[in-house]
Amino acid sequence: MADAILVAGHGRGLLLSSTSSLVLMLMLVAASSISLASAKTHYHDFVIQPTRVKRLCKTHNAITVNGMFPGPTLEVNNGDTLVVNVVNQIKYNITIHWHGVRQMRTAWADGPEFVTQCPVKPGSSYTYKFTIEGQEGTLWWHAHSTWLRATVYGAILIYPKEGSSYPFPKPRRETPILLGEWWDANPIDVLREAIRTGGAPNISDAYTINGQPGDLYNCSSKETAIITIDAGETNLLRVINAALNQPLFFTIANHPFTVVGADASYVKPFTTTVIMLGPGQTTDVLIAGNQIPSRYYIAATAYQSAQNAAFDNTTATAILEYKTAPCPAKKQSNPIMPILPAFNDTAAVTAFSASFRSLKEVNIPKEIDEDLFVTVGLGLDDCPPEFGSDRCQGPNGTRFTSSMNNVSFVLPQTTSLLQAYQTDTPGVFTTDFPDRPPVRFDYTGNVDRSLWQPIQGTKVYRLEYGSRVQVVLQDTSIVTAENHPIHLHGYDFYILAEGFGNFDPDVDTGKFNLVDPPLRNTAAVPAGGWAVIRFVADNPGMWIMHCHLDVHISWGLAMAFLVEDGNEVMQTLEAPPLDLPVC
Ligand SMILES: *[C@@H]1O[C@H](CO)[C@@H](O)[C@H](O)[C@H]1NC(C)=O
Ligand SMILES: *[C@@H]1O[C@H](CO)[C@@H](O)[C@H](O)[C@H]1NC(C)=O
Ligand SMILES: *[C@@H]1O[C@H](CO)[C@@H](O)[C@H](O)[C@H]1NC(C)=O
Ligand SMILES: *[C@@H]1O[C@H](CO)[C@@H](O)[C@H](O)[C@H]1NC(C)=O
Ligand SMILES: *[C@@H]1O[C@H](CO)[C@@H](O)[C@H](O)[C@H]1NC(C)=O
Ligand SMILES: *[C@@H]1O[C@H](CO)[C@@H](O)[C@H](O)[C@H]1NC(C)=O
Ligand SMILES: *[C@@H]1O[C@H](CO)[C@@H](O)[C@H](O)[C@H]1NC(C)=O
Ligand SMILES: [Cu+2]
Repeated sequence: MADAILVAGHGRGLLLSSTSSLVLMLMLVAASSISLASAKTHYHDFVIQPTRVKRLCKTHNAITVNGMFPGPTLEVNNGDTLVVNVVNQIKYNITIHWHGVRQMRTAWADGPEFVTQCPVKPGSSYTYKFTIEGQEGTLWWHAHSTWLRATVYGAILIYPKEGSSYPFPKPRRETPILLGEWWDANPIDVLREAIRTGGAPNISDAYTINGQPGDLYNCSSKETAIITIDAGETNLLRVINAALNQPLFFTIANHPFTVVGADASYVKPFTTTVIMLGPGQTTDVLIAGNQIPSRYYIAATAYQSAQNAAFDNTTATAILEYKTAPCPAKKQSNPIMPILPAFNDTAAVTAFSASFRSLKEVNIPKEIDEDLFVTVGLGLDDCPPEFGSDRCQGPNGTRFTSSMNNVSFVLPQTTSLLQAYQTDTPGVFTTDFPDRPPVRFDYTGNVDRSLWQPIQGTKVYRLEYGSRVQVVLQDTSIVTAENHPIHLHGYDFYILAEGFGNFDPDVDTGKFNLVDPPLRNTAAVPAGGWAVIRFVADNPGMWIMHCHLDVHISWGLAMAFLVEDGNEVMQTLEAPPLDLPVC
């Protein structure tokens, strides 16, 4: 497998292995050799450093891991343990999140700053240690601190346990495909400017595929990413949307996809010519090398559901190249360009989304203990009296905000939520996150202006260990309806149903798929619609649920679940690591 990936040009070199934690290593080797004969422990050093990266004709000092952009690919088998020593050599605070990894009993290694840990400060380090259990497919890692994930991200490839195989014929080749978003500026400055002005942040200047914008941008052709395929073979593309703020369409000329997995869970295979991924989502697709050996464009472009909002309407490309493509084709002819959906093709998104089923029938709780209805959406804050007009550059002299159930989430600054909970530190958060919106209104209609300004708060929702939870995620049309990729940390959840308009329990409960719903960690809640998710609270800790458009999380589109310990040892959060950062 590693070979296949290297051939495809994406085995980004060997990772440095840690020599600093030899004792820990020996202990782990001893422990793992007793219980799990074949499970391995992988050691990595992630040195966060500024690196000169040239894109779109200009060189930037981008923040990277080990000087690589995108960062190193982590390859593991289901059941393996990862030990990643993160060393911060930049001037910003940073944390790393292992997106989609369940982190059973190891919430301390989850990564969102001020939620499960204080940031790793400049000059210091923190070792993340966790085991991948029961997940196979593609996940990824990224910075979870301000907007550093613009350049600090990479793939996590989870192969089946040794001795087991994929539930589909083994592909000859596998290729991770990371979709990203590039600013011809320092992304941290873009965020700072938006927070100061209260307006929308500058849109990106390019999308990228494996770090490269491709042929349709200036100064980019030479480095366009090449994905290889051989005539007659199958290539498993592990597509990850790592863009900061943009849901993306992804397609390849003349090569339909067979979708086989998403968010590290297998799905019933289905075919489609285009896929859409919200930021945070992954999709595993097979393509067949059954076309005329030549070169075909791979393309990624915006799915933009918000009305009247500026967006980056450029298109990133890479090239799918047959190894046996005749030389003239390589050198002279232009690759064949796929047809891309219109930026607002919600019908395509809906049809794609409706195709997802779990591979097998699943065991889903039929009864629920916690029944939440959570509105997700934007808002506008009136200009505070002490602010000049330069700080209120949102619509009509306001500031943009965002909320869940009318609470705009504010991160603590002096400790993390989990550390505050563990040490009984008062005054950091309250446990009164509402299980319904405080006011019922026509969520997707013409919402009265008096309802547009949420309150601010650090409110969490407490869950008893083992409770069966249902959440209706309801988009609002406040400011604008929009497709929000809602991501829950520490859990995978089943998506029972999705729809447009206001969720109506009398009608919509009948649409629930309780047989084979897809298991995801990020739900792309339809613009002006809703999604119903279910999970069992079997993982104690503090778990943030947030919109994965970073612009929205910056405005407060988040909340957190506090899941209590159960009675058994295996139902209890582990003790915090000794090197857990303090604020
Ligand atoms: C945002 O865009 C404006 C207009 O192009 C530009 O003047 C400003 O410098 C940009 N801000 C950042 C942080 O790049
Ligand atoms: C690309 O370069 C051309 C010629 O220098 C320029 O006119 C154009 O604005 C550039 N396009 C972008 C997207 O920067
Ligand atoms: C992108 O948007 C700009 C500004 O609205 C417009 O001029 C341009 O034609 C659009 N380009 C594409 C490819 O849609
Ligand atoms: C998509 O946008 C175009 C204008 O750019 C508009 O003509 C069309 O009606 C829109 N389609 C949908 C489905 O909103
Ligand atoms: C801004 O004000 C104008 C004029 O009063 C109004 O038509 C428009 O809806 C307002 N926009 C927002 C976003 O409040
Ligand atoms: C949110 O709360 C604020 C403050 O109580 C109120 O003015 C506003 O109408 C509420 N909005 C909604 C949607 O509940
Ligand atoms: C880094 O985090 C600490 C809390 O651990 C905070 O006090 C400090 O202000 C942060 N520094 C920056 C540059 O954000
Ligand atoms: Cu959002």
